[in-house]
Amino acid sequence: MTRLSAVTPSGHAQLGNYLGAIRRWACEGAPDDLYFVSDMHAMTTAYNPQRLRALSREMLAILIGSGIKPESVFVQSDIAAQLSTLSWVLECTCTFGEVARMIQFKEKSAGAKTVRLGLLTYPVLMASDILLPGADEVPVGDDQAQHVELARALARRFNTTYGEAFVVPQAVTPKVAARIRDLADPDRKMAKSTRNETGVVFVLEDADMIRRKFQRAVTDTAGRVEYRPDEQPGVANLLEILSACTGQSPKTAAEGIGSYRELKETVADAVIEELRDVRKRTQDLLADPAELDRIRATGAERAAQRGEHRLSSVLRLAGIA
Ligand code: AQP
Repeated sequence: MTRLSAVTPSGHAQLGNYLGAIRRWACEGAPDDLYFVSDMHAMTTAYNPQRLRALSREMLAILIGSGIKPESVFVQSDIAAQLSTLSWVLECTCTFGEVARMIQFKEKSAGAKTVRLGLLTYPVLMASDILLPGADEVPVGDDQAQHVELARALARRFNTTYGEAFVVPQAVTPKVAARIRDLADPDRKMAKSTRNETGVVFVLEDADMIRRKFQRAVTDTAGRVEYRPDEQPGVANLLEILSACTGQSPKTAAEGIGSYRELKETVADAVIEELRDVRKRTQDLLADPAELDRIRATGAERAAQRGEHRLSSVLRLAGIA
């Protein structure tokens, strides 16, 4: 069984990416699973090419530094030729109406002066990511479930129209994934591309900066360290982060903490401890470009091999090879 997940290098990896996804991939990953840096997905809105290249490399190092097996990891653009070829076949299997009704497309294009065509067609590229290696399961949040549904529809349609080529994937909802919120604005989720970085903790940030960000975290005036997400979202977020680091429930994590100051210090300590080895291993890898290049090339080769046979069958069935 193959599970497939990705992280987009749209910014530096943040604590939510790590606790909600990357750490889980490292702990629960099976040998056939695939985890990739979706750098081609970061091109659907304005971006800087040099920055994207650097962020992709950093993200790859973070995935491996977090403990994911190097052989399960690759960078999407390293198999761009295969993916783009398959995407064209799938675009010709998909209808305009199907992509135009994607909620993410509607949200991201609303009010924009210009909209890149890639923003519209990116769910088809995502379908290629999933269908090329024959992923059986794709763990996704609600915001991506519609895209996996499209991949399923395209797989079924191709299989019945041209011949059996694709595994029809399942979307799976990850078990109680931590949803980490912005420390400065607990009403929104922590995100790597948030402009105001005071509420975003980055995986590679140094301990002093992490501590400072927690010290400034927004709480409330209730003055009680209790887990009440609706009434005290800022405090609840801190308790959820603490809980994700210690393995206790947020309620239990609150016990014995007398003040917001103490809570912030305790969470900062736990996060710094949680990220210490990840940071060290990632920085070691970034300091050894030859080793990172070697790992990247091996991952790319494996990913390309996984898709080779399927892509040949698809092209043959579609009448173009
Ligand atoms: N705040 C979060 N809490 C828990 N999980 C999170 N993830 C993202 N933010 C949080 C999970 O991280 C994985 C990779 O995310 P992604 O790069 O594919 O896309 P994203 O969800 O759009 O990530 P960001 O950080 O919010 O990026 P931007 O700012 O570019 O939109 C996913 O499994 C995601 O659920």
